[in-house]
Amino acid sequence: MQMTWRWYGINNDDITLDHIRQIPGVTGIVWSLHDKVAGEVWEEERIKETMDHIRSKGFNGDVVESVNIHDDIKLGNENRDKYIDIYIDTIRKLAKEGVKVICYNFMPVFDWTRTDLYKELEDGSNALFYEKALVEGINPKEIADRILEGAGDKTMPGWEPERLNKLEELFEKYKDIDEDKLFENLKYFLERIIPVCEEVDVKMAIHPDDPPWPIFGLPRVIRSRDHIKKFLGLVDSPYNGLTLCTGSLGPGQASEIPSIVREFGDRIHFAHIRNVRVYENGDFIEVSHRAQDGNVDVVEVVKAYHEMDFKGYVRPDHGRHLWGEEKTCRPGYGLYDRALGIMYMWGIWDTLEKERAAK
Ligand SMILES: [Mn+2]
Repeated sequence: MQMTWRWYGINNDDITLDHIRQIPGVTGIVWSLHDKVAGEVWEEERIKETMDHIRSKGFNGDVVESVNIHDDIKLGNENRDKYIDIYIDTIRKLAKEGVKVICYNFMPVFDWTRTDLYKELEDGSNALFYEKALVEGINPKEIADRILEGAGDKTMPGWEPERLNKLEELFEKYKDIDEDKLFENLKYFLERIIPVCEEVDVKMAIHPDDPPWPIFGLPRVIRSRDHIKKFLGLVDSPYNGLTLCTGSLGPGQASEIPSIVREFGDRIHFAHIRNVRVYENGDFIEVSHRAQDGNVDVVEVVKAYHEMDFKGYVRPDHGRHLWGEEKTCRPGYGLYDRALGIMYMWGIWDTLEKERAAK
């Protein structure tokens, strides 16, 4: 596995590449142009500037997370081809600078959703929390306000204020889009972009929906083993692949994740590994990577990747906020717990490597 770290860019992240260099075994930086809203053109100079900076510190910039999909593509309306053309233009420019994998998601309106960005755990740390009954009981605008307020002045991927200002309008547009229609629109998008990806050798890696169930009446199409199977069949190419996120799938089906990894391993280009503790009432909170701390058996997950000799990219996904860092870090993206998570994963991986060598 190639260990990576999600970094928010020059002047947009308190954690610098010099910090990240000190975490053992991290070879790649997962990046994006975070000021770009979905559907905007990415300029070659900006891409090059970021890649040059990443490479100057000894990392690769092989993975971009994310290039977001414009709502008109998800809606399948008359504007979609224009936005797909822009998306293809971005794929080509990224390929030219050496990018290998693009992570994206196909969630309508909302990206990942939580009700509390700083919920305290027993040990005094805090983490992203989801209260199921609350989401079922309040309107989408309140959730958006909560998240934007929690984020303060930081950019939050998937939660662009410009887009969320038009929430009512957006919901109106999605009112006739059900799961089948969303799958159809996804297929249309893939049929146009995957041939380009094959030509320029860039692998697409869709991220599962987070949480893995429909919210606010909006359909969600990447949320279980069966949905993943259907997705991969939409366009049967290795370039149409997955970002397998254990934290997103965890609240729905934590125990099935190792078998999902084994079943779809050859289509997983990017692995997000983290743990989540799921309560009986459906609430969940993000916890440390240690298997015992939550419902995702991270040991089994890493074992599944090791068995298949996984050569793709891995990142620790989210972490708790430790030792007061919630005052400065982006929610879920502190330095300490993600670094601890990496060392946990290396601990498992290196042990398995030694065992294999001794056989
Ligand atoms: Mn993830």
